[in-house]
Amino acid sequence: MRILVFGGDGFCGWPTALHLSSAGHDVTIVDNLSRRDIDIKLGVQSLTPIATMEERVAAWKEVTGKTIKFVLLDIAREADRLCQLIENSQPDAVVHFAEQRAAPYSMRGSAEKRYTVDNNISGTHNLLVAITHHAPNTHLVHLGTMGVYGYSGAGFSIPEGYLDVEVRDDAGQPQSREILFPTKPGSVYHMTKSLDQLLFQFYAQNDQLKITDLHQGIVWGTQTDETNMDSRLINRFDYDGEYGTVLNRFLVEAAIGHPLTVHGTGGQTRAFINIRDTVRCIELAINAPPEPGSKVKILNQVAETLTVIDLANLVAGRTGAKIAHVANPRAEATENDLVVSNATFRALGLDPILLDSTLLERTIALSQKHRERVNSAMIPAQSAWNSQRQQELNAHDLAAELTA
Ligand code: NAD
Ligand code: USQ
Repeated sequence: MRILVFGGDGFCGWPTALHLSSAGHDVTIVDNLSRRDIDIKLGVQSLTPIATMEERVAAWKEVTGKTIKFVLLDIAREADRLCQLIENSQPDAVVHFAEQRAAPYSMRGSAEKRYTVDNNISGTHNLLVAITHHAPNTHLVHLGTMGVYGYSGAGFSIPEGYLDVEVRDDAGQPQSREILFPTKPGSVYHMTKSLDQLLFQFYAQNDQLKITDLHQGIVWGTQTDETNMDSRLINRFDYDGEYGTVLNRFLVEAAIGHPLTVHGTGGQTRAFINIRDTVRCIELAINAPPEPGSKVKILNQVAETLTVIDLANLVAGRTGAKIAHVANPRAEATENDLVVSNATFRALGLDPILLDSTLLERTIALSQKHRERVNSAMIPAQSAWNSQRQQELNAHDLAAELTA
């Protein structure tokens, strides 16, 4: 298949592009390299030394003989070029990772809130318009998030995207409807993914586009079989307070002897998936497109759910790291239950990697190998969700909490 990977320079996009190329697909990466620019602005770098995009694709060619093309393009701001690209390449599938994906960065201040909404909503809409007008048979596979659902268990497993409801009509008779699961985003970033869902619903219905939306949990780990093939293919690994996700942060914190930064009690339950399963799931989703004219296919891309404190105890148990309960900069439930259905991926053949695997050890070893690249001043999470959380953060002596 001819596949365009939008956001293919990023943490999920790069290993996915390699995996799809390795499977024999004709892959083109499209990226504006904004994630690298944000690192420069924040004064932080990936834990792992990532090569430039030119070096990456040259190394892939050298190691495997396979070609991955690269197009430098901003999908939010260069809509005409995007239309031309879609028209000229007539892809069988596009994978859409190209959004600002960090919740803390999206809550950092007014500029970051506006940037996240402008970038994510314009980018997604421009892509839908380009496909509609220039290659309407293309299958769009988008990376959504578990966070569109909110994280409350409500006593039942979170279904895959839709909820069956029954309402009484004006005559008092029961009427059944299938609706999008009501969204409850917990950050500006998560809100953009909720808005993306409505864009998808409209274009699937109005233009019969084939759309799959993958509601993914928090990704952990970093390397895949393909990124392991050469040091120039290494994947990015974020650990800082803005972009680092919780388990990867704990693994880096443990590697440098920093206490594990549990927000509040750590009773927050979240869904997790290993990066190796991310790339497998995307391949499975590409191979199982919805029929034209059917509703958006929504799949939950998760392996398991755990609480933050369970994760911290797991990492502390393996490494001897200390646990610090720090003030929570986020406005989120202190504790929640979360049960998620991942029935479709299981039916498609996914046997998910769970946390107690040897991959956890390998990620710890990778963190230790690159520990000299860590700037520990960038570890504390500092983007407060609202003024009350900001006051609570200000009232805490974070350094003292971390060394207590
Ligand atoms: P990332 O920031 O590492 O990668 C995103 C890539 O998109 C970057 O290379 C960036 O330069 C590019 N990009 C952003 N805006 C663009 C634009 N306007 N034009 C062109 N390129 C643009 O993020 P990631 O962790 O790889 O996440 C990829 C997708 O998966 C995101 O949409 C994210 O919401 C979703 N997701 C990620 C996780 C996770 O834990 N990392 C979990 C669930 C869902
Ligand atoms: N947390 C800590 N300590 C830390 C960092 C985080 O306790 O040092 C807590 C947070 O308060 C939160 C939980 O861990 O309760 C998860 O935070 P996270 O930063 O790992 O994940 P999140 O902000 O939800 O975002 C990440 C990705 C995002 C993706 C989402 C999937 O950045 O792109 O959409 O995971 S999900 O969480 O399932 O919505």
